[in-house]
Amino acid sequence: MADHEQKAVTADVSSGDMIFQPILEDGVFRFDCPPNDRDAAYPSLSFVDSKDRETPIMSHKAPLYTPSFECLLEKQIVKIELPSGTSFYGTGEVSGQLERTGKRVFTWNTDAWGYGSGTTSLYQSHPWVIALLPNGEALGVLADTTQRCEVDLRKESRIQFVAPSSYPVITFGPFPSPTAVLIALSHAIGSVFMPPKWSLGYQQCRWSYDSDKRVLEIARTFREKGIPCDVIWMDIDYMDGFRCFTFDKDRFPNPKSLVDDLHQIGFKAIWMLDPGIKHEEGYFVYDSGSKTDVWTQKADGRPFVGEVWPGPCVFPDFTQSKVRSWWASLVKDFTSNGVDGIWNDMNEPAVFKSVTKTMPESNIHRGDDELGGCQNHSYYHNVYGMLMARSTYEGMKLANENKRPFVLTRAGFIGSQRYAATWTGDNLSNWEHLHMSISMVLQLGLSGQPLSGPDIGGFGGNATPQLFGRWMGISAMFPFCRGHTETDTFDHEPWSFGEECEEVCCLALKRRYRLLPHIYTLFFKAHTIGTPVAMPTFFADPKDPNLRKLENSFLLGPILVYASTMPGQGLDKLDCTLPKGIWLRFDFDDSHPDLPALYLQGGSVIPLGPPHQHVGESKPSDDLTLLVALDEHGKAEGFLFEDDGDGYEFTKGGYLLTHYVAELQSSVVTVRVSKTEGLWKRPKRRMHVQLLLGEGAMLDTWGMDGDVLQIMMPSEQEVYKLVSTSEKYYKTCLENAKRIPEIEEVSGQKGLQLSRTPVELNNGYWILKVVPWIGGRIISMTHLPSGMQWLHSRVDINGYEEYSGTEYRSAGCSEEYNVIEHKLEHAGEEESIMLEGDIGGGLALQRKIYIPKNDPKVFRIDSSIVARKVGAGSGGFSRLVCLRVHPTFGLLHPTESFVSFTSIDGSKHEVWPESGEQFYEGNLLPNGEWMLIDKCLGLGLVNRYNVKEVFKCLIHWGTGTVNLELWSEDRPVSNQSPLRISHEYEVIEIPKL
Ligand code: MIG
Repeated sequence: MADHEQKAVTADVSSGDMIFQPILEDGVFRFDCPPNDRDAAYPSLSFVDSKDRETPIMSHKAPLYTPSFECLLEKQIVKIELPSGTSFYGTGEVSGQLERTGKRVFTWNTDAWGYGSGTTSLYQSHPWVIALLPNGEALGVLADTTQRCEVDLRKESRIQFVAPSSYPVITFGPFPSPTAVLIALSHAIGSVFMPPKWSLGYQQCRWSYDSDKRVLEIARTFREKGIPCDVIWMDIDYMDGFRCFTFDKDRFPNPKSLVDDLHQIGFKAIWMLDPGIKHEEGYFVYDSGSKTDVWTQKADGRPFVGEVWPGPCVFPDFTQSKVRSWWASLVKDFTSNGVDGIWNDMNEPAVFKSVTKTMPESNIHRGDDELGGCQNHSYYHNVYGMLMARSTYEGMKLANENKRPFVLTRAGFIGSQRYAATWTGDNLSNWEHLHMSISMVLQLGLSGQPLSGPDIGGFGGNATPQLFGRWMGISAMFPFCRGHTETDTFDHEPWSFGEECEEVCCLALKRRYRLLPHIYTLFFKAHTIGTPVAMPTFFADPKDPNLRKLENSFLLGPILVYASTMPGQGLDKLDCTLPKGIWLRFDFDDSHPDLPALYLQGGSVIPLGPPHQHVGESKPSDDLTLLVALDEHGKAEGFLFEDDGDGYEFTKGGYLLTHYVAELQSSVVTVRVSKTEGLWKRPKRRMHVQLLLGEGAMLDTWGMDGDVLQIMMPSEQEVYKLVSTSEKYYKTCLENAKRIPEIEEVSGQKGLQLSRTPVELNNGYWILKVVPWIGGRIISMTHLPSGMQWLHSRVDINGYEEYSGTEYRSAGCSEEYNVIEHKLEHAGEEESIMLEGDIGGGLALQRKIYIPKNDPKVFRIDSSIVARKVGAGSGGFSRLVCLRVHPTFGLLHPTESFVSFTSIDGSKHEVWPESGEQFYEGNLLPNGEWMLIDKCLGLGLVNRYNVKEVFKCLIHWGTGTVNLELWSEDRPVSNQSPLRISHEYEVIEIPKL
């Protein structure tokens, strides 16, 4: 073996450089802490074959960057220092900015309804970072642990991982490009499963189309309106009382015949299966599972029972092959109802009515030896969803090995792309989430999962017409393209937002269908080679530092998609930053201010199909279009992959892969087939070549596919004329397009107002978002130095609320507040906002939120209930009121969080989540200060107040949340005697012990 073995020092080593071993292929290294940790590490669940991680290869290369480690209190801390100017990406499904420097995330799969830009744990775990070095080379780093892992990118050019000892770190590269890193990663963790072609079409979902009649009505409307669509989804309400593998007898009496009807009109049907199985004797799934002994156990060895949709539930232990086979055979039988695909939801696993939102970490999984054997839940938590998806995939394959399974999973782990597609979970219908959805899809792609997309239109709340249309325009260019919305929202189909929006949706989806041959070819490559499908713009020029933070554009292969995610800002008002080189704009005669602009990179040829209504309509003999953009040498090339669109004939040669090339020689562009692969014969079909000249101008020619086609290049002057005519035409189209009307401001419909933009206070320490128009609430509190979002909510519930009475949600909580004053920070001033809401009976709730200039670490809230027009008849006194401050903080580590304070009488208290709800008053009232502590983070959120104003404190632990409430006394107010509470928040560090 190589000389690095000498580095292994003495046994009590607890810090130093990690030792390496080359694995897999040149440039890939495994690092461990010396000396024994290499043998002590658990098997890999991310690798396709754990043995690849254990088996050293012969290689003369030595790593360029060696991580250092430190072992402290059973935690292994790993650091990698990189040259300054390095940009970070990856970390999987994480919200917020594309470039990750400044971020800290924790891998812990969490049901994160309505997450925000700073939420640190979402539904999936990818302890994986891509470092893009200043010279454009890239290094991939994987902390190969299933356990909770802190990925800390807060310090410039430094990656730090912290997770329980001990785990190996795998580095890939530096390789010449980020694509090369992704290809190498796919050799370790596998590539994406080959999706059936129909699954790349548009998909329509909602929670829930809750009867077979409604499902058919929706599907038929797509056909009547000529809006392309391939799939319709059945959310939980199709089941009989949320029992998996059953159908509601009244609303879905005959699923098979429903699916037959759907298939008739070219629709596929996807059905949901959750992991929570109703704990109910006589229910066949429960009975057979109990007989086979499949349930995840509590520490005492009895089945764990937790509450989910059906009520009390048990959870299959997918870590055992016996259990996966049991589940797979249920899936197989279920599939005989005409199931085309399966949707695995809630598989973090989500558990209701528990502060951790999941099962206890002390639960027991009797896992297979290859996965790590019998372990408690904390070891398997992050892979539970992936193993469920795997078993569902295997069940679909069992049902018909000649069909490609299609599974969509919410929870996942690095490697889950082998079994399932994914979506970005429960987002919100607002512009911020539209914007974030681009980066989230790209980061999943940079983390091994190319097949993802957001809920188009946003899940929580109601979209507005413009938001919906814009979202569809962008998402039509995403790998996975599905519209979805929560229960109790308005209709969110493409036709639900007026005719202008419908028109934009229709154009967007027609574009997608014309591009499907290209998208399908990208997936064939992703599956066979491991190349990405949707990529950040910097992939076009990894050396260019100006591209590294672009969040409004992305690449779909060689197509650059450029979009606006700002309300009111259409394409017409957007300045596109293009990478260096040749980028030629094109459209399908469909340019619209609410749709993204499309550019093709010089040097590329992409295939286009006819604008079908659904994938099943396409035939090999369809006309083929090639879109061509020459590079500076007058050359271009590209591929088209064709096969049955389903099944596995393609693995036995049953396909046609064509390599097209175009070349300019003495004023003639020749387009021809340069190479083919596969056993399929070239279909007899017409071929249309469109040579792009820029600004949408193009030269056309027609011929037969397989023949050599030629286009005469006109004179430079003529080209110039064509281009400028086309540019003018484009501008007129944008000007004359029927814009989607913006009706964000419609009053009386609270739903519509969800997409309005909150007011932001930001002083570099705190970012607060305030929603004046619904209760003047604070919907997010982000503390920048710790990277923590202490509070985050949607605009109409939770967050920081105040009431005028003791009862929950009394007046004050959701009225429209007026902004009386809003000061932005400048020259020595503080940032502040002053709000006032009418709470009836002549009273107003007034709130000033501010960040003092001289003490930027704290922010203060002065609230009062004031008498405005209290009638003389009442002697100038109002009704009885109580100012109740009700903030709902999110708990990142619910089992390691508690509230700490000293009471007025000097007694010290630590209040933990088990205590449910607790009041403190009189001598037990916290003495002007109490604190929410996260032991794991080593941080405390201090809340200080004036004891003279506060009469009661209330702690209420919820599901993943805690309320720390302040109550004033209960009394009438007059002009002279308002009720007041002034308090402040500050984050402090506490020793991590
Ligand atoms: O607790 O099945 O993210 O897409 O519509 C909510 C109902 C359960 C969460 C999923 C969402 C789905 C919803 N589910």
